[in-house]
Amino acid sequence: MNLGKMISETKITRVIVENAVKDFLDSLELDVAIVGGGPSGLVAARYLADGKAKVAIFERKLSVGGGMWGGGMLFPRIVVEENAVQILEEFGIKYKKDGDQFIANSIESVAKLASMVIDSGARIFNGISVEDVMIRRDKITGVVVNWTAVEIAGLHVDPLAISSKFVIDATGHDAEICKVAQKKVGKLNTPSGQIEGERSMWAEKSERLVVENTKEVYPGLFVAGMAANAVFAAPRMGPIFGGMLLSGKRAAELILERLI
Ligand code: 48F
Repeated sequence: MNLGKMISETKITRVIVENAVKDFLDSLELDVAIVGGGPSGLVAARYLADGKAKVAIFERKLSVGGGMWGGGMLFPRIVVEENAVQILEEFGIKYKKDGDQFIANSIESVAKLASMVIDSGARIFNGISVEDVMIRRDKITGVVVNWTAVEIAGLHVDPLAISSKFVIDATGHDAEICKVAQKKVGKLNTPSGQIEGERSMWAEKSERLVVENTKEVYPGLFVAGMAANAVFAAPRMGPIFGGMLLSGKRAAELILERLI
């Protein structure tokens, strides 16, 4: 009886570790390190990779998608305005018009965003948290990373570093990277020099402002998505996601102009 090739556990281990480490080593020097794989970070990654930038997302959780999975209060639908429909189409996300709004399935949306990011050549590292930034001559030059499991366990384990020409803070409401940068550099490029803090829900204003607020807040550090509104005292918006998508695209465009 031919049992075929024997499955070897150590071979499985070797191919997993060798291949994953190869990707990690190949990502030590990036054009762009994106912190956070929510909708804004995913969209930014795809357009940056399409523009030939070497880009990776570092996502704290096991899954990318951030606050998009749950739609509105776990009803798995998201709303976008007409100005972001083109992005849904560019990612192959189905939608339908309902009144003057456009609606899509939140689970399909995350799945297709993530799938297109991978196809574009951008890398996604999940289970990795960014805990600090690197700074040289008044410029952010990379991120300091550790396993999220180490963070959760509270283990005293030193982190590792990734260099990048640009960093995008796409960490959502907490604007974690801007917070850590502000602590280290003192002043960010905001009206008060500080993180201004998010305001209460106002979808219309927030949708518009999130694109305007997508910008460089310190040399080498861009902010996108809900983090941009948290940094610039703009309101939150709830489960309307066009602004998130447009913000990610804007961050990619601004950085691609600089990479030329
Ligand atoms: O929160 P999140 O989805 O950010 P976003 O792209 O989108 C915001 C919307 O989901 C929603 C909204 C829309 O109307 O208001 O809130 O701005 O995704 C942020 C991701 O960043 C990860 C976090 O786990 C989440 O998946 N993250 C946060 N801090 C870190 C991080 C960190 N220090 N290192 C790595 N990942």
